[in-house]
Amino acid sequence: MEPLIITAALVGAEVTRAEQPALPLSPAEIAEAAAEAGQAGASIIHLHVRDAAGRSTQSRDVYAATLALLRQLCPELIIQVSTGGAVGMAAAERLQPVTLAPEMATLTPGSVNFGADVFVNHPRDIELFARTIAEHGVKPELEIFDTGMIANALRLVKRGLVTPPLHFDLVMGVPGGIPGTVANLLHLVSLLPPGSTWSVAGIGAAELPLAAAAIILGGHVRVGFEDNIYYRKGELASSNAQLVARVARLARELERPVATPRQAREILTLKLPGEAT
Ligand code: KMH
Ligand code: ZN
Repeated sequence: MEPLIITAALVGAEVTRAEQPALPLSPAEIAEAAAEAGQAGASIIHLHVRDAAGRSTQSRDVYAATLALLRQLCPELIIQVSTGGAVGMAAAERLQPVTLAPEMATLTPGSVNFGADVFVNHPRDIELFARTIAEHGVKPELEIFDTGMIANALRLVKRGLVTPPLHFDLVMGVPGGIPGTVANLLHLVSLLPPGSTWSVAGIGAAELPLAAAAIILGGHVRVGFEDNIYYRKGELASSNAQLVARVARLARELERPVATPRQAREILTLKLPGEAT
């Protein structure tokens, strides 16, 4: 089996310090948490940022400041910016970090109920996001919150808006989206076109069992405070790196090597360091 890519979703848009005291918020805290996650085995950082008051923002300036620190502290890691931002943000606001030409950016091909809110992705905006991501030479990660979004993604491919090989992140267990069960994971994976790569982001209590399933099935894994703040029931995780380290340990026990950032770039067909543009 190919090496396991671990993505660390360090902060997200919704979690607060009151809920998770170790949540990194400032650019410096995020960069430090990313470096620790990298040491523990992560090769991709799924990046959201916060303003000085800790509120979710898609500000180009805050992303630029954070990217600069990340490039200093852990230049080897793949940075994947969020275009999801927080529920209720406008498309133009959400797209800002893509203009910084990161290696990867998320692309959600559909709308989904999101707890008490709705994560809206109008077809017109999905097209705009796909075009902007392609124009900036960025690799999209297709965020799949429910079954129909895979069909929507394949329609984007047919229209030439997204180019294979596709990489999917199966976000499972959001209240309003597909429940985070292994049976549902097998179903989603069965719908992916040949040649695709995928990771799973299990929300809350679904994080650990789905990570274990993905390791066995040949997929990849996303963990971190964006998705789950607990190490086990009733016990908060002490850091994002603690969650990453457990997945790396599980993988090694199951004889699945953990990908280095270079191997992750090869698997995802990203440009390798030093490769001509
Ligand atoms: N915060 C969610 C509403 C992404 O990063 O692209 C959307 C999200 C997805 O987190
Ligand atoms: Zn996100």
